[in-house]
Amino acid sequence: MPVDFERQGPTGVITLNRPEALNALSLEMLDGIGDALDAAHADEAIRVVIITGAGDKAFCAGADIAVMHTATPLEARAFAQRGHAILNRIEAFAHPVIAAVNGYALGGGCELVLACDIRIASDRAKFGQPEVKIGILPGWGGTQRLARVAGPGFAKELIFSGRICDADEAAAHGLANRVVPHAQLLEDAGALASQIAERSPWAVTAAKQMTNLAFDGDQAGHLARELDVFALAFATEDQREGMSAFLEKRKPRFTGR
Ligand code: CO8
Repeated sequence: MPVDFERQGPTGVITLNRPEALNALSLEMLDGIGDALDAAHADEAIRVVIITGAGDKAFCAGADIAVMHTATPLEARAFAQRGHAILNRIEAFAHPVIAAVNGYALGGGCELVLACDIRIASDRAKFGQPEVKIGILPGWGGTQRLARVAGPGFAKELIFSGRICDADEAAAHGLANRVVPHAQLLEDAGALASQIAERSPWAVTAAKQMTNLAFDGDQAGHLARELDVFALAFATEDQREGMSAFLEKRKPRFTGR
């Protein structure tokens, strides 16, 4: 299978598994990510998802150039739309999605990373939007998400030049939350996932939905909505349990209700 999925405790781990092509995304792989998200959604024990790449070299070297090179504009649009749908789904996914970036994250691979909520980079990770080198531009959301995550100046530099940057430079611009030794990448991502999984699932999902709105412009409207969602938290069992556990000096037992 070009995309593997397994549950490790409360974490669903999606592994792009086509290392011979640096995990470049074919249509089959996009479908595989969609199937893995379906499986993660259906499993009530899963509270967090990690996406990583198989092999030592690449997280994902982008969309499959062999698939695209003879495409007509309509075919290219359809392929781009398939990618948009998957990346939008990751962004809107109820549970947090962590990218564990183990190597090259280029083009569509960098765009996949950008759709995740949290990005942890191995010290071997490399990021870039090299599309202009092959006569196209980012087509899976990179023109928008890279500018939002890393700021327009750095985004334009990477997109216009096609330059590849290392993990430290990516982290300095917010494109990676932090850089960890390669051998510790999955352990570090797993530890963060476990920490998130201990929190109230209701509160984490609501917090993700609200934080995603921060990039939407209408701050007054979203602050008003935050008031509503905050108040709604007080209708949940998780709020009662979390606060009772704090006052009783014990660990909370959250149910997501
Ligand atoms: N697509 C298909 N195959 C790939 C890709 C790719 N994106 N990247 C690497 N491969 C394949 C190579 O062809 C090679 O295959 P083979 O062994 O059969 O020759 C194998 O992976 C190993 O690659 P290299 O030999 O090139 O490895 P190097 O270590 O020499 O170089 C690089 C590594 C620098 C990562 C290099 O492989 C590279 O530049 N890859 C292309 C990166 C790129 O341009 N990515 C952007 C693609 S465009 C895109 O993602 C747009 C997204 C929006 C799409 C919208 C749909 C229309």
